[in-house]
Amino acid sequence: PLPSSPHLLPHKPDSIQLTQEEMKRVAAYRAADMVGSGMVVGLGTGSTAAHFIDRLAELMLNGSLTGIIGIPTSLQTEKHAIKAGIPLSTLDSHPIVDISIDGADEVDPKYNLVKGRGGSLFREKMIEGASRKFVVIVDETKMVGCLGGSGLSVPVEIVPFSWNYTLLKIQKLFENEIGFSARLRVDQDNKPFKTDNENYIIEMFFEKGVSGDLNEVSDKLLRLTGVIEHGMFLNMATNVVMAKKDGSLVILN
Ligand code: ABF
Repeated sequence: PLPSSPHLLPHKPDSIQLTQEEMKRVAAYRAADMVGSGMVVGLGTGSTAAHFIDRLAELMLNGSLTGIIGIPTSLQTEKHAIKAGIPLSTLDSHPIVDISIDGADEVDPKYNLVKGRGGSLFREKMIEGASRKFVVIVDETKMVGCLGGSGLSVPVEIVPFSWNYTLLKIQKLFENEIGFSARLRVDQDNKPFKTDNENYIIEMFFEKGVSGDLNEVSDKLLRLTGVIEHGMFLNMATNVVMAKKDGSLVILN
């Protein structure tokens, strides 16, 4: 097991490589150092963000941080934070968030992100968009040359009403994109996956990554009636804390 501050580990011999889980933990612990007492903190979702929540709770418990208020980005995170003893609030009560810390599925060279493969993109985008500072915590496997380029999906949250019609509209939008496909996300029982907001998710696949001007792609998607939000987080991250296999950390501003 790692000591409580793994980013303070002395130099590891070259032969020792961190696992992905250890890298996530190293990034999360480093990001926790960016939180100050009295801050309103957006709490991310996913396995990397879970390490951050644990560390935040630990720092609160040992008295290093006081007066923290968390704003959870999902029901899953809300449960975790309550269990960890972090006082929670909402964007309605705290519309300005000092710092949000969350994982990502992909980070491109301009720190644009794909998020939401965990299905929480809408709440994440609202809370992280309301944050003065948005710190993304990732391991090096999340760095990509181009969004969608890892062959994994770019999610889009849509209303359930006439979802197949919305899917067709999305397919039409990208009909000239070679290797594009889209489908409804389903759960283990083959039923439509439901987000925390009771909406559906369309998964878009771009064989060669999302091409063209990402802001234009974003605008086009958001103009479709039925589309609520998509998982491309453009120009939102203020910092990226990336942990590497050799145990080192890169902090990108
Ligand atoms: C959430 O968790 C999502 O936006 C993103 O999809 C995911 C990253 O998960 P993990 O940290 O488990 O790799 O923040």
